Amino acid sequence: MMKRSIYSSNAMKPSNAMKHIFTVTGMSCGHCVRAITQAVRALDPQATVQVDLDAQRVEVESQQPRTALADVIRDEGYTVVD
Ligand SMILES: [Cu+2]
Repeated sequence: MMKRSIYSSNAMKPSNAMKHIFTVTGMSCGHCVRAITQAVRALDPQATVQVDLDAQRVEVESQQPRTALADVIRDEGYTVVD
């Protein structure tokens, strides 16, 4: 049986949204996925967030600057490696 470890949520995306890929450690379960998704959405309600737990990867499409996106992920207690 395949473990589902990729979660994504889509909102209406403005055409000038940029894709940012972060390597994030400390994520282990669906609660982490939800915490990160909600934190990013609080910053940008139109963001698209995709989390791959196995790859420790968070993909965000947003108009917000990369540093601001990394900050809200760190504020949830995760480590943004790059
Ligand atoms: Cu978790």
